[in-house]
Amino acid sequence: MTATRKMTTRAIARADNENRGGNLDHDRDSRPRSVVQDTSVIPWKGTAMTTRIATVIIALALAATLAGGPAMIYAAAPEKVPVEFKVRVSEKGFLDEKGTLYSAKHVLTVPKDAVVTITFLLGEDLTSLAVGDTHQIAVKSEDGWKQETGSIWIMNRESSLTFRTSENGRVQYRAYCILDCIGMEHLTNLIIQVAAT
Ligand SMILES: [Cu+2]
Repeated sequence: MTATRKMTTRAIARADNENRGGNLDHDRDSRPRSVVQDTSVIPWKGTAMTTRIATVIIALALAATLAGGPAMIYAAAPEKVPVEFKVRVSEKGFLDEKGTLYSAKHVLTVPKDAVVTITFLLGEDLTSLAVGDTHQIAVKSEDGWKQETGSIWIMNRESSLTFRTSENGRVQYRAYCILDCIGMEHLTNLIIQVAAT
């Protein structure tokens, strides 16, 4: 019994040693792996560095843009800077950006001899039946010059026209909707007046 116990104890001890050895071997095996893992940390560090460098580059680009912004405005001739006007189109008529109706007394004034862009936007209230309408705006001058926007509707809410004012001595333009729409009687006469100076 004692011998068996001793043997058993030895067997357990051997097994323990083997286990330890196994563990040690396993540790040795895993050491190179952990070294590999350590080297894999370097690319990670590299990624962090790249991110940091990218952040610095973005910051520098932003600073350059901010610094270059006003300089670019000074560089361009004032008359060549395109000027954009936004006109809302609704069943009530043409409205300015503040929502005020354009009329014979409230005209859209554009600068003389300038490239202007007039953007017509769908200005219907979402609760109005007219929100399902499609508009298409023509801008015409006294001498027959004319430009038309694309369709303006819920799936394409704006369309722009760009032209140079005062060409051929033009001083006034009129805009109107060329489609049958709710409120078309209010979309017949947006006066676009070229400023005297
Ligand atoms: Cu219309």
